[in-house]
Amino acid sequence: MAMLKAEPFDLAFDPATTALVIIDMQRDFVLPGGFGEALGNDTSLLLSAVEPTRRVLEAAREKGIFVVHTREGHRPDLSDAPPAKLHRGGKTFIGEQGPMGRILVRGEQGHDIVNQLYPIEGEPIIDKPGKGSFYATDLDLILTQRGIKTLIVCGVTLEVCVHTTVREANDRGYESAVLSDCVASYFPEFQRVGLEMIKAQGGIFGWVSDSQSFIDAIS
Ligand code: TIU
Repeated sequence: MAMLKAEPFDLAFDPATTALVIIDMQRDFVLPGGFGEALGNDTSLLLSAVEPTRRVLEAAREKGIFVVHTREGHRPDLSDAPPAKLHRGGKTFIGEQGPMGRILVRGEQGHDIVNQLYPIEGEPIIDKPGKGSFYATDLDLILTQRGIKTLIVCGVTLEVCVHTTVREANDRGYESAVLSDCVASYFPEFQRVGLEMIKAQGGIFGWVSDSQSFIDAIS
């Protein structure tokens, strides 16, 4: 067993039953010209999470820890995008043409994962239509087949897809540790409060740690 320095208390984990889950590190969220910017956000705030996540990914690969990547997006015909998600205040963003292709549509440049964190062979990519990584995907099945019990979570945005995924994971019986410098929000106050929410009440739906603590724990 390894020990992860974390809040509200340290988390014992077995690297053999642990997965690194990297959520939605897609150009559409972290670079200008995609979904994040179309919604009025400053995408540069998300870039801070890329380099710490790259270091965590490198360490996890070295130690043979199972890695899973997720992408939020839709089929080109948008048949898996509910109208309630498509239309916001009379505007539509998903499926519209942007500088990186059609926004949040599978197969487009903007929908794909940034080069620094690009998946390699053996690392499943979960294409999800929603904010949660378990909803309408085979993530739970894949994790169960490998006997995974603990999730180390990185990605964007903290208060949307990371939170939804960690809450879903908690209900399914996984222990999740979110690495604070490997997640990011378009809203600095959400970054702070989003981390507080996870670890409050004795770790109500997870743990909070950081990239160096995870790297130290597996070294
Ligand atoms: N807009 C926003 O903060 N997030 C999303 O729409 N998706 C994810 O968090 N991936």
